[in-house]
Amino acid sequence: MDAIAKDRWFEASAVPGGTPPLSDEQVTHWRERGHTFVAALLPARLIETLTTSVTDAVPAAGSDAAERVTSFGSKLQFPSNLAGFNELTLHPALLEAIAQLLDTAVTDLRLTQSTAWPKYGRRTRAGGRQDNQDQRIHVDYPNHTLVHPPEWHRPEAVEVIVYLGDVEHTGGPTAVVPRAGPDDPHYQWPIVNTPGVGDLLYVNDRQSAEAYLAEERPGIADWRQSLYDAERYVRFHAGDVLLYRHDTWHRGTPMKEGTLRLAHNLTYRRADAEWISTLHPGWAWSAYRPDRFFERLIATASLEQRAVLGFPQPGSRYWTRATIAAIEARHGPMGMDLTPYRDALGN
Ligand SMILES: O=C(O)CCC(=O)C(=O)O
Ligand SMILES: [Fe+2]
Repeated sequence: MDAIAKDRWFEASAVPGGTPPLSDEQVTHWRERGHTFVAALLPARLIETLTTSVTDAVPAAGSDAAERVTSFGSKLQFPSNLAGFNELTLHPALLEAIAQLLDTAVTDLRLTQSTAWPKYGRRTRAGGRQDNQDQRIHVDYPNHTLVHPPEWHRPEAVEVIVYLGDVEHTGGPTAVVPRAGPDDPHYQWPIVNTPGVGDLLYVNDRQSAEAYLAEERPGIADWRQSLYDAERYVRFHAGDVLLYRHDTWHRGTPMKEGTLRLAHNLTYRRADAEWISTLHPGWAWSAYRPDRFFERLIATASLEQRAVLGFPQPGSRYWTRATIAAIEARHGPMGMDLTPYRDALGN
């Protein structure tokens, strides 16, 4: 990390404060350059709460168990009874920011990923070809959607990394290739020159991936070198949020040995983009957990938060007098107020 030239870093810009949260510049940056990196979007207290609960739930930095955490993601996924987890996932400011980027209403968003991801600066590259320390440059769409992202000007999803720590401590800045404009050679269609697309095998580790491509498709390997040359690095601090897209070139870079880098990865799609997969078991699968946290979450969430989970909105064809009574019987004991659904029905 120390070898990265000064002018290849970029800093988070603070949100102006107010509603909607992002400035026009921040929105335009995302729409044109494929990412925007913001500070002060989420309350510091929430970030601290989540950082503590996730740190307590994962192997300690430098431990033997940490040496074995070599691949993508984790089992810490939405919905979760870890303090701060669901609050972050459904935080109104975050949802409003996503709605701004997709130029739609919060009720038109759907959650498809929310994972807390511990990454360790390890002594070894025990993950071999799939090791996550020094990732190959990639776009995220292949394991998120059944299709190819649509044309650049009609994005359907926002990808989010919320950093739960400081890059000075852990290293491992995310690298991003900013899109220079419509003629940028890195962003010409189709975006397929990456392991895991078509007949190319999925390989995560940079060195292994580029060696594999140099063997199989030397032309692609050469071209990809220019992606690495163009990458820029996020100088992240706790609570900073990187908003990017399914068709943005990026990757995770090596961390300082013996450290733990925590990040929270999220994805939201437009409600009508059904071809974008939800990466976790269905939300209702948690309803039988003995602490009832999910039942309580649904019952006490706002109408907008419920919409993001796919709960029928007031006015949906789902609602009749009979279904309102049934939902009151199911969720009323946990505190759900059915008035808005009843009012929308007009009786
Ligand atoms: O860990 C990072 O900085 C990037 C991770 C990444 O590429 C991803 O979540 O898809
Ligand atoms: Fe990625």
